Amino acid sequence: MKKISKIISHYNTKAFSFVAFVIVAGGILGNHLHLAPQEEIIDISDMQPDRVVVANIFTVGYDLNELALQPGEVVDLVLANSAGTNHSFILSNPFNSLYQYKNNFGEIVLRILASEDGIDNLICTIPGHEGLHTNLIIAN
Ligand SMILES: [Cu+2]
Repeated sequence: MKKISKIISHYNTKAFSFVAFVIVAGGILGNHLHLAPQEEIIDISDMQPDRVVVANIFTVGYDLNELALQPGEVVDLVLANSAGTNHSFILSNPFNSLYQYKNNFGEIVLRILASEDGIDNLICTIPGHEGLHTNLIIAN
């Protein structure tokens, strides 16, 4: 009987440690998952773009439905004719990075670091700007 209770308490300790680990790890992971997608994991504001792409912006959207990127590539997407308008872009995948700034002409430039393979969505969060949506195809 003593032996059995020893075994049970041994396994309970293991089970307890495992549960404690799951709670702690889940807490850490959970906090990371709660980060808003636009929050940058890597600061890309000082990075030099590998490529510059120009999209022509108009009232309800722009002429860029798809953009292919290499994993690890940094692209500056210039929104031509965007001077004087406000936009607030985000990426759906929090593992890719986005930095929005204005160039010398007051046009919005979206610097994108494509870190993770797959399809990501670049969207403007301002109501009525749903047309400003690009599928990023990140692959070699
Ligand atoms: Cu917008």
